[in-house]
Amino acid sequence: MSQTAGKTISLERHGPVLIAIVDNPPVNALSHSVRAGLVDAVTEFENDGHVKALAIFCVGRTFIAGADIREFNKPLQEPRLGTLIERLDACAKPIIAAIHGTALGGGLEVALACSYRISLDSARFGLPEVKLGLLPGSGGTVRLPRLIGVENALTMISEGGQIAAGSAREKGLVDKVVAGDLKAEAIAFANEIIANGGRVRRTSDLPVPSFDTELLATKRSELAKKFRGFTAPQMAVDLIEMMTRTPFSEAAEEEYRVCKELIGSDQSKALRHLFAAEREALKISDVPADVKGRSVEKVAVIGPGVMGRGITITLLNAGLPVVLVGKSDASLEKALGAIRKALEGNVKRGAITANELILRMDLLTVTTAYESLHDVDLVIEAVTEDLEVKRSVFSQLDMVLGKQAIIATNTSFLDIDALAASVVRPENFAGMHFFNPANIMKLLENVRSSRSAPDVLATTMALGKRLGKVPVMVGRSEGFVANRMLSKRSREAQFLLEEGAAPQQVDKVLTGFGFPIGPFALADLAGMDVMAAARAARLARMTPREQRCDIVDKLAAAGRLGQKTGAGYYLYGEDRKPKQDPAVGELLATHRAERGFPQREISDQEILERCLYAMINEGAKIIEEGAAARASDIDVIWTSGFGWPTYLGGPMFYADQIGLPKIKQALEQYSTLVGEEYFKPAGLIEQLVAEGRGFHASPPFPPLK
Ligand code: T1G
Repeated sequence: MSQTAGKTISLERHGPVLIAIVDNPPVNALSHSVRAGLVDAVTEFENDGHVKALAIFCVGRTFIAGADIREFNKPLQEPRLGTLIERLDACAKPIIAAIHGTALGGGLEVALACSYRISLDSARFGLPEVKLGLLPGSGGTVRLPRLIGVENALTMISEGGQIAAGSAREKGLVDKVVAGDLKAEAIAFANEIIANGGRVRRTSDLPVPSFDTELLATKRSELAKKFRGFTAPQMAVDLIEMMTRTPFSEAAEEEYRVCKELIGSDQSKALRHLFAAEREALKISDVPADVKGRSVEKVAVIGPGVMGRGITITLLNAGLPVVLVGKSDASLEKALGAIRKALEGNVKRGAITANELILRMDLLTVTTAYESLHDVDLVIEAVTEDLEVKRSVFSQLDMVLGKQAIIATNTSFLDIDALAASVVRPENFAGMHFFNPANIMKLLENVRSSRSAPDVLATTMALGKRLGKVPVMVGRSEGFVANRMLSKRSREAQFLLEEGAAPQQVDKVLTGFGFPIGPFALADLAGMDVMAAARAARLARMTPREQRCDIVDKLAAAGRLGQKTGAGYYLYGEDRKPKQDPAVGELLATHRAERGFPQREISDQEILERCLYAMINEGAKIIEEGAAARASDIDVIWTSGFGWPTYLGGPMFYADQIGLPKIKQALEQYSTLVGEEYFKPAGLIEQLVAEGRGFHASPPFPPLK
């Protein structure tokens, strides 16, 4: 018999066992109706003398995956999660959590407040609040250490990782791991508990296990490196240190206070913005969600160069059979060797087993013959960035591909419509722009042409997700989104050198902001020859000042190619650490004199604003041109691909935090200083300022072209 105790909670009686069934798709988050329904279920359980044990069970894909993130920006509705947790903990009869999927955050805290935990062998457990700039606020930091030890708990809470059911069993987090019908197993387990006296086990009664206090200092320095700039990980150590020397209820109160404080913090708002933005980016704004992608079971990669190899490895890692096409056996042999070497590196690092390497290599065939591509579902073209070369590849593909096969170009700046015009079926054509190294970089810019079919676009997004990438759909524009905005930051960095800044000053300002590496250290890593070639490719489209700003060419001409020659913008010793080089100072002084730039002191603030605001201004232009569907898509691109610190939410989120009126004013100031063509505020910024809005408080932007 079942009664409905609330919109999302129903009750079932199985003899002496009462089951509270949570049904709150998509992840059974602890929305208000779930919290209220579970409190009512506990009351029902306490008042009914016929039932001796209560099991909390979830339908759908997972056990409770945490507090409902969407409720954080709304007024709190009682009962808060802490009230439910207290009721579970205080109950005089045993309560069992029956776990499948991922018991995360508040969901795991619910389970920790139960007397027993049973799970499927496929279940996973975690306290990922720290990834949202938060920390557990309903007992996680005071119960988990008592169950699995201080060290294990500190790692889970400060890093937000998940552990599997087997490990949870070993650590004492789970009492029983089963396969098959979890609900039936939970009822049997409950009857076993009843038969053994129905003992209540309160985690809150357990002592804090002893631990090596050195651990806290070690963890702090580890976290400072791994999560540079993030607040919550360090506060996790504070909370764990506090709970080891504080009575349970006091520590629980402090934990809740800290969690509430963090919910209001800028870092958490930024990280929660990105959590939603990454999921929003998967939805193509003008393609209905029910448009499914085409089946992709076999892929060809054209071009065995650096990008082609990286893309091939990415596909092999996802278990996809790949045909790698090259112009010569020699180039294919070289590529095979490089791919094998990269996978061997993964085996050495323990990322994959030796057997998995063999399986992956078995998925790969190489050929110079296009004829063998008749049965591939999708081709990724990764040949040289030359329109004619690409066109000749496409004409060979058109002769052999099946009618439903998709051609995806990896071009990084050629016009997608010009490329689409050279294939027989432009509706089957799109861009999949990977970033070097393609098997490492998470970001994937999927590029739509004006003729790409909706299901082709959906296919590129689904494939991107399947490859473990962060796919974002972008529209036509030179350099799409990431590189187009990066080119503005690079331009300003070069101009600042011309006007008096030193490479180390610019790099320090940008790494101090939170980028992992500054533009000049990055150039030395990439190689000045590569930078000079990229500059040459874009020279014709540069402004006169950009064309004359040839510092890169000067360094390359002097053989200062960066790390690979021991000198670029910096000097490098054995340790490959960048050191200031007076010769570069002289080269810059000469350049400034030649170009007529008087040397001037430049403030860090000016450096930061010119580099960041030039990017933000370009982002606004990208949106108004329809080359990005959402401001939040640009945030996802820059935080998942180009090192914008996630705790600052991305360039457009950051601009909203600074305030567009301030941004506009600075852009006008730099228009005067540097030139209208570089800093004239985008029309969208003018419009949003006039309307008193921000990028994210705006209605949807025009659909992608
Ligand atoms: N609240 C609300 N919605 C959520 C959600 C949540 N916690 N988690 C996921 N969703 C939505 C998500 O937006 C998407 O919606 C859909 O579910 C599928 O998600 C007090 C304070 C559970 C591993 O941090 O890690 O508890 O786009 O695409 O890849 O101490 O979602 O379909 O409309 O990610 O299968 C702690 C966050 C919260 C877990 C599933 N919990 N979620 O991954 O699907 S804070 C978390 C995830 C807290 C307490 C503290 C993942 C997942 P839509 P998805 P997935």
